[in-house]
Order: sequence, then C-alpha cells, then structure tokens
Amino acid sequence: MPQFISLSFSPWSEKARWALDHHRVARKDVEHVPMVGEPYLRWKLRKLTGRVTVPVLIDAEGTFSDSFDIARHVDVRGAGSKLFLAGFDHDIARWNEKSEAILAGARVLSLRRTLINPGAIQESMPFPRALRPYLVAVGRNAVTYMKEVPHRSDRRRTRHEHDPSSSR
Ligand SMILES: N[C@@H](CCC(=O)N[C@@H](CS)C(=O)NCC(=O)O)C(=O)O
Repeated sequence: MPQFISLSFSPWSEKARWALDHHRVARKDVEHVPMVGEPYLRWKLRKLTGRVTVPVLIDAEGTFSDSFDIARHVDVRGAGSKLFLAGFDHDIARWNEKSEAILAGARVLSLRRTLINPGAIQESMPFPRALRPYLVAVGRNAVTYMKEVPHRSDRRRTRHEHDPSSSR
C-alpha cells in the first residue's frame, strides 16, 4: 500500500492530500514530526544530506517528494476526474509557482507568530494533550528548526545576501 508522509498543518501536505483524496488513493498516512522525524525521512528518501521536506508519497512506481509532483503523479493514475486538464500544463505550473512564493512567505510569518505563542506551539505538537504543556520547550526548538531550514539548506546564498562587502 502507498505510504504518504505529511505534516498535518502544512499547506504543502494539504495540497498533495487534496489530489490523493480527490482520486481516493488508499494509503498509509504517516505524520512527520519536524526535527525528530528527519532521520526517518532521510532513510525513506535515501538522502543523507541536503534539505528534505514533506509531503512524500512512496508507491510501487517510486518516491515522490514534492507536492506538485505527487498531485501530477496521482492524476495520471487516479480514478477520479482529471485535475490537470490537457493543454493547461503550462498555466497550472505557473499558478503552482505563484502559490509556492505565497506559501513560502506565509510559512515565515506563521512560524514567527507560533514561536511567541505557547498555545500555538502546543497545538502543533503530535503528542497527547496532557503532555504538551511540559513539552513547550521541545516544540519551540522544533519550530525554530523549521524556521531556519531554508537558511541551513542554502548557506551560500544567505551569506551573500548578508555580506555588506559583496559587490553583487
Ligand atoms: N516544494 C515542496 C516544499 C515542501 C515544504 O517546504 N515542506 C515543509 C513543510 S513546513 C517541510 O517539510 N520542511 C521540513 C521541516 O520543516 O523539517 C513541496 O511542494 O512539497
């Protein structure tokens, strides 16, 4: 059975889930836990270094690690009506690029707000409710980790952007 690794509150996971649900793809859902779940994700993706993200779909035909690729893949195989209408590939890809830019901005804003809101940190934790108040510090670390992922994965660009001596 296909395995779908996702983050319940992530819009990228939701994007892929829409396509899977639309095509009623039977699957085993696995909730990703930021930071803690990274070794498992790396093992599943056979990727030791570099950025790893969810959603990930693993089925008999391969491993798909991008929400748009997942949607496109299940749309070819799925039983439901087509989401990617013939002749609109280019337009759909452009809208997806726009949505990526908006989601990246929204991600930064929402993680920043989450960091200063213990209630929001607790809500995002995949632990039993009774334990969450005691694990706020762990949750805050995970949110900080997520906030810094783009910087960790793109150190050269980040250095250049912050380097006042750079002439470019
Ligand atoms: N282009 C990717 C982006 C997915 C993405 O950025 N996912 C975030 C979810 S917040 C992630 O997994 N980040 C890794 C982490 O926070 O550990 C896609 O469309 O699937």
